Amino acid sequence: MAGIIITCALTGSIHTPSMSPHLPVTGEEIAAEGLAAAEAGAAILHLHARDPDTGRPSADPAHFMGFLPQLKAGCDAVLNLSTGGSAVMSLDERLEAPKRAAPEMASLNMGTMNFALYPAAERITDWQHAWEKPFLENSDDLVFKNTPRDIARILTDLGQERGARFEFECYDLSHLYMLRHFADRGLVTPPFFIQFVFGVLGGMGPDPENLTHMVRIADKLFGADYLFSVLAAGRHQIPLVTMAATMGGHVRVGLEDNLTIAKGQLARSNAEQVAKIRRIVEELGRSPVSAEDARDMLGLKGAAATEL
Ligand code: KMH
Ligand code: ZN
Repeated sequence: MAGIIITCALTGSIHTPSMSPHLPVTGEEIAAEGLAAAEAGAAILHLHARDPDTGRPSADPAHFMGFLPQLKAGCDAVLNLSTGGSAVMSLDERLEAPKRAAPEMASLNMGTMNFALYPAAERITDWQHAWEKPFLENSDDLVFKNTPRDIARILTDLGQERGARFEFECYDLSHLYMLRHFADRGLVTPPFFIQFVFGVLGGMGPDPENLTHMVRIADKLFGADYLFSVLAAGRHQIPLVTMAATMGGHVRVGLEDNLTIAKGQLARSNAEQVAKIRRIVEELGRSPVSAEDARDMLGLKGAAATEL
């Protein structure tokens, strides 16, 4: 089997500061976490920004600039900017920083869906910030909007005009057919890096059968033209990504998707999760690839061609 790409998603927009003191929030924290994750073996860093004062997910390019230059200067990992941002942001907001940065890689969510975070609110008793509880609770009426028009705009603005390639986030079988549709329209070209997303309430659940079926359908739709990676929310993270590694796929870990390192034990850092999955995949006979090898495998334009 070919080498394995480890992606680390450092902070995201799902978890809130009250859930873990280790969730990076400030530019300095996100930069330090990213450098350590790259050192531990992550070839790709999946990046969101937060407001450093409140820890709230932020689309402000100034907040991205609090860590992007440090990451670019301090490691050679592929810097992959989220275009999903947070489901409460408009598409204009979500695209502001990626359009300025012209990254090598950006995430692209392949369908409109529910994105329900409210069950997590019941587990928290001590809230650090006033925004957290309503942010989570109001997700019972939240639509994460990624219409075909939105997807086409991201592909045009970032892909065609700025040379970015994509982490296609597929939370459901239907999202694979949407990707096929855009390939048929000529707006995306192989190799496709497809991130199968498990365990978000609103997307597919973390059942192993779902992964085998996603691969079966992706094989039909894309043949040899795709690579798949897996992320899974919470305690399903390591079991599902290990299954992906066994099947020849790639893996994503990080505090964006899961705050723990073992049952009931918070991860102290993103690097701790990278080191753990690295040990597991090496035991399985897979070799983590360097960032340069990941660039070759995914057809990326290179860090020098970004505006970071
Ligand atoms: N947090 C993941 C479940 C994005 O940034 O575009 C989804 C995600 C979306 O990473
Ligand atoms: Zn993300």
